[in-house]
Amino acid sequence: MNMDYVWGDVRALLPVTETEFPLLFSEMVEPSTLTILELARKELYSELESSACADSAQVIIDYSWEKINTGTWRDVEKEWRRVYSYGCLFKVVGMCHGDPSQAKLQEAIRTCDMGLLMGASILDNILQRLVGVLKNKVKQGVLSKVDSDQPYPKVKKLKKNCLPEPIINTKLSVPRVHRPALESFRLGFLLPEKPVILEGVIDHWPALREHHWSIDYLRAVAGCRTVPVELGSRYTDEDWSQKLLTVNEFIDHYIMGKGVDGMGYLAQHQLFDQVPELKEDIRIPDYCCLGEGDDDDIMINAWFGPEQTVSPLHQDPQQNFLAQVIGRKYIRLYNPEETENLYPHQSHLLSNTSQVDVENPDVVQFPDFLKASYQECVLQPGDILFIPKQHWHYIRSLELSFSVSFWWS
Ligand SMILES: O=C(O)CCC(=O)C(=O)O
Repeated sequence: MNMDYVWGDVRALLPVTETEFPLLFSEMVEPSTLTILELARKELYSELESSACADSAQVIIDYSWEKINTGTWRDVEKEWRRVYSYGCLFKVVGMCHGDPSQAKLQEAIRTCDMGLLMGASILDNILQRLVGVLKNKVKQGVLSKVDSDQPYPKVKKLKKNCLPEPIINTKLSVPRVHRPALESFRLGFLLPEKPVILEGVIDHWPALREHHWSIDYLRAVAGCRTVPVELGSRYTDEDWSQKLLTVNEFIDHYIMGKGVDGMGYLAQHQLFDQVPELKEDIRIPDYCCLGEGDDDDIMINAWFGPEQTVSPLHQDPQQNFLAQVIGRKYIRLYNPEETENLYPHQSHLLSNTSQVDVENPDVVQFPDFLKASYQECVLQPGDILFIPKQHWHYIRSLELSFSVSFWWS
């Protein structure tokens, strides 16, 4: 591989001259920080010093990292997230100068991802465009041949302490409708806020057809990307935590089960903003047009994990279409009117989450839970479940699973 080509392609994404490279921040960013940013920019445009900008970049990254990790995330100033992104950009450009090794290229992609996950968009989303260039320079592992009947041959099987397959009570099951017209969905389910499974709506998604989301495909498209993974059985547990891993590491350890006992879940992550190739494999359901916002207001999340991931009973403020691409999930739904019987946590942070373990309730501590009426279903690949806003939902994957949720209003 001609590595000058890496540098040439990276350089081509930057403004042509130093004077065309903007560094505009509000007064919140002190002059000393601005001085280092300007130094990094100068080094970047100096033929002899462009690799040195990685060192100045590290100072910027370390300093802004402190700022964005102080206090709660929602209160973090966007300006500091922008500074962090510039730090990542300078570091990546510095690393790509000369003859970067494969390890350096991987590190550069990881740095871009850190900027994308923790920073804010800069220079017309340059970090995303840089990943697009760098990904093509990284040698992918040789893909094993996929047997079309068995695309997940070696996935981890949990034997111990597994909950059994649920037996769905047909009287309680969520109704199924095949591709209803917009108006009948609106009148029959959206307005009365009734859950329903929509069949035949996502059959045309490339994710279910020509780009079938096998493990090998996900590795090829997103394997080198860094994503947040939830560690622990459920987010309400004391020992629950989050870790940044590449998709390949996540698959190796938590899907294939190499050397790790615990549970890992790539949950509620806006993977499709991070990996546009995957976004091309899905479509926003037409029914979202019945909402008030436009497509950009819809929050799309990925939920990828092994069998037995559990999302504890909780409610969300927006309408949800939960589309099932791979594997099956057991789902319980409770109307918001049942809230009192569901014992939400007292703390503000978890007040949208029930204290009850749905499939193994402590009826001494939570006696009224048994009074709450519910609906249930097993969501199959190709199904979309409409979860009306504020409806409580509990979800357990029955096998390796990939779902996509669309939150809309
Ligand atoms: O699939 C899951 O585990 C949880 C999905 C969920 O809670 C949601 O889409 O709001």
